[in-house]
Amino acid sequence: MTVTPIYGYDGIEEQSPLNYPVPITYSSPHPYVNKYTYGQEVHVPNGAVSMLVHFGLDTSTEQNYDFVVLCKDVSCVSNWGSFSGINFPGIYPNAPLSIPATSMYISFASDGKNTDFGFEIIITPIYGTI
Ligand SMILES: [Ca+2]
Repeated sequence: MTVTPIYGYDGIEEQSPLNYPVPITYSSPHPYVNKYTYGQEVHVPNGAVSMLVHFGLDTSTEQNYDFVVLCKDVSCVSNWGSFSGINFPGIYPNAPLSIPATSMYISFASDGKNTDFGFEIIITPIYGTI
């Protein structure tokens, strides 16, 4: 699976002086287009030990065709979850997703027809011990 990194960065990524958990956000275009590919590496600030992930309430992709995959690394050989439709972590009735890692790779790809609003992902770094 090849994913081309595109202009996915539209959020903030910084560490506050007090290790306050400043959320990191990324979004697809709204709406996304057909045959769109997106890739974004995520690294939480030093001192964080895990990530809490939820998606913006407007998030919507074509069910079973246009997937957001939370890959463990850029190879995307394994992942923390694969999502489409409105079935995303943090959108009712789904709980936010706790990921016991300090980095991951967000992959999104649309097929050749039918698009939707797209996604916004909010990643909250968690500080402390696992
Ligand atoms: Ca589609």
